[in-house]
Amino acid sequence: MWCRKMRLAAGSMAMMVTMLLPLSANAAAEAEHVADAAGARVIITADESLRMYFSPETLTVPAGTTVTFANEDGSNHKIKFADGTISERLRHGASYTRTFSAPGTYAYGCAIHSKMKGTIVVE
Ligand SMILES: [Cu+2]
Repeated sequence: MWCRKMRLAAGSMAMMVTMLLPLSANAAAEAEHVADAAGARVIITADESLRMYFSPETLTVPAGTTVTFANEDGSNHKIKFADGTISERLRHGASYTRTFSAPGTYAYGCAIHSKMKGTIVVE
């Protein structure tokens, strides 16, 4: 049975949740771009207008992290770093991993689709 006190408590709790929601949404969005060593992952995907892109386009990881690049897009992609490191051609469902030992900024793109660009920042 709900008494008046309980209804009031439930009402103010709902208000607190509403106030907290925008904060936790922001925190989740930021956390997405800073991966820990275990879960560093870049997804290759496309939006509704078929623009293919890396998600996230900039990923920050600690030194020593192995990053997995997973092709979830229907097209083939091939990851090529500015330092010359290049992946195999990745079909849908395939992935490529690279371990980043030294701190620095690693620019990369797709060797097939020149508009696709990404950056791994190693701290
Ligand atoms: Cu591509």
